[in-house]
Amino acid sequence: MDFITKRCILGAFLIIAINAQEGAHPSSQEDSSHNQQPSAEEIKKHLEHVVDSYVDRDKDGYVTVEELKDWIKFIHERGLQESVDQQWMYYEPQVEELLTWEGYNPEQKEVLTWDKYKNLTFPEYLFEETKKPEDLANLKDMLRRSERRWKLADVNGDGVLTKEEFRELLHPEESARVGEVLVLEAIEDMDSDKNNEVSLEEYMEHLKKVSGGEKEDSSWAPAQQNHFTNYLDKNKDGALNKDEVKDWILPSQDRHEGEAWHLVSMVDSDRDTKITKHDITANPQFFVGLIPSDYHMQHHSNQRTKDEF
Ligand SMILES: [Ca+2]
Ligand SMILES: [Ca+2]
Ligand SMILES: [Ca+2]
Ligand SMILES: [Ca+2]
Repeated sequence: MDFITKRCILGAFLIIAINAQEGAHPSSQEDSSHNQQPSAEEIKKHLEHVVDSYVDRDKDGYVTVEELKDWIKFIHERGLQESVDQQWMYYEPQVEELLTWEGYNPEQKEVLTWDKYKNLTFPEYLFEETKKPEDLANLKDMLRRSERRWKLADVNGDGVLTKEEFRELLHPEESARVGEVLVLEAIEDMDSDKNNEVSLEEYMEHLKKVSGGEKEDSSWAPAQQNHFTNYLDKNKDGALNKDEVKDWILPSQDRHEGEAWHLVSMVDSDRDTKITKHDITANPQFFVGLIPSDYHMQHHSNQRTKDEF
């Protein structure tokens, strides 16, 4: 399983981990409290509050998969937007007059140019200081990929990115359009003989590179081969084409829903597919991620959740 797949599966958990790190950024007024681990008692209280105020929307005392899914989605979206906001500020976009398609009535908008993005992300000195040929080749490849992502993210093709377009650059996995580039990148990473398909051998090579000690286990290789042959290689021609790689790394099912099902199934002892607040607070190890990192929830309302998603 590669990074992208793992990221999709981990979904909300990963975002929460990122949020926890970003919680320490200097603009937050609650830095000192972020740096301390909350006590078990505090976590329980926060979970109770989150469930009562936000997750159990119909206030019937149960949390359904649907309610949990909406909340996970909300937290995910919020974490994503926070990280986009921070990076956007880092690149110091400039205000430009954008022409609307009618050609008149110009609009003032913050945009980022490719040159500025490139100079801050891949400054010249990086190339000058990189001496090892293979490192330099890697760096150039990263730049090439970055430029390709940039062009895809630039929806209207005017050469500059608005904040909305910049978001697609940073998070191609969130965008049907730019997400395609992840498929291309994954194939490039694995396709040693450059025939635009990933053979079983190329797949196994890749897995060996990205996996840890588990590959020493004698059942590891047969299990991976089996997964390739019976699951990933849909048309059974022995190689993964673009569509098959896409199904693999960009699963089409709703991953927030998958996450919600997973969480419910962990504690739903009577199998009625809904859980209680007690089920949640008694298992904080599974549910701590439902607590937003900064916990400023005053702006959140049910209406907003509906509007945003
Ligand atoms: Ca409910
Ligand atoms: Ca643009
Ligand atoms: Ca190949
Ligand atoms: Ca195939």
